[in-house]
Amino acid sequence: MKKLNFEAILPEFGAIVDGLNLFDVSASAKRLLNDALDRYGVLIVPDLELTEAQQLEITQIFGEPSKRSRPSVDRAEKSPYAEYMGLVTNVRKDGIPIGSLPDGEMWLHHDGCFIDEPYRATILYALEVTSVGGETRFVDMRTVFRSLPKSLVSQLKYLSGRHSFDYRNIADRPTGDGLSGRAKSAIHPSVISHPNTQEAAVYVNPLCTVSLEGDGVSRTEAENCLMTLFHSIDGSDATFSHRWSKRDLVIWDNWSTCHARNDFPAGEVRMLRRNIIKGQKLDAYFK
Ligand SMILES: O=C(O)CCC(=O)C(=O)O
Ligand SMILES: [Fe+2]
Repeated sequence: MKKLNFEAILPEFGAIVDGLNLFDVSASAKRLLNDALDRYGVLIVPDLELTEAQQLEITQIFGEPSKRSRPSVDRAEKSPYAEYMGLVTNVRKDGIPIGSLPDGEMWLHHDGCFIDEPYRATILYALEVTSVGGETRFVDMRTVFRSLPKSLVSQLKYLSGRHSFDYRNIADRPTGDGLSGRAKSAIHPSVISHPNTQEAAVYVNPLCTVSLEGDGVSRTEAENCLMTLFHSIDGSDATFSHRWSKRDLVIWDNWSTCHARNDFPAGEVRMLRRNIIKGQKLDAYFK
């Protein structure tokens, strides 16, 4: 039997998985895959033939499938798996998207930062890809933390982030005014302790973080910290872009990484099948 192998993309960030036998995931393979997700943050399995049912099954290697946070009234998918699995696609029927996050660039974000128990991981599987663009870009937020100046870290100890998302705005910062009634919001520490590894990771992002807040810190100071963090995240060297091929399966850790999407041609079809893994409350790294 082929052995599971992980080939790192950056020294400690992102890995290509080889030797995954979907039909026989032993307890030791499960442990190796979970350790690899904790270590590398992003796992890429190329060229896998996967049905919807098999995609949900794989999810259980990493945890419990989570129901989607999008309200069912806002959901176009009609598959029997639609509670758990959706399409990220620009395909439309009668002018209405048949999935979510249809078009173009999407700013850096953590999936689920706008709920109280952010998802442990997201799984995307490529059904149709564009000839150019549409790469998903990942940033290692543990490395971002380690790159911060001490003076900023000492301020972050006292700050939490407020996050919001309303499913319509994917390339702009949310403001209190611009959020629809259906927007979800949550507050988390600005630096979290990764629940499995206890590593520190910055937990703010340009798409969803509305503000940093903390006792004794003025709004201006907090806003300056947030802008410096956005700059460090966007300019981090701990980043790579995944250029999709059909049948790629990508799994990412939403606690240690954030991700964005590059623009792509509106006239080409892009279609990915997506599901998420249940998370938990995130504790502050600084107690
Ligand atoms: O379309 C993509 O590449 C990523 C979309 C996204 O942010 C997600 O599925 O969570
Ligand atoms: Fe996302």
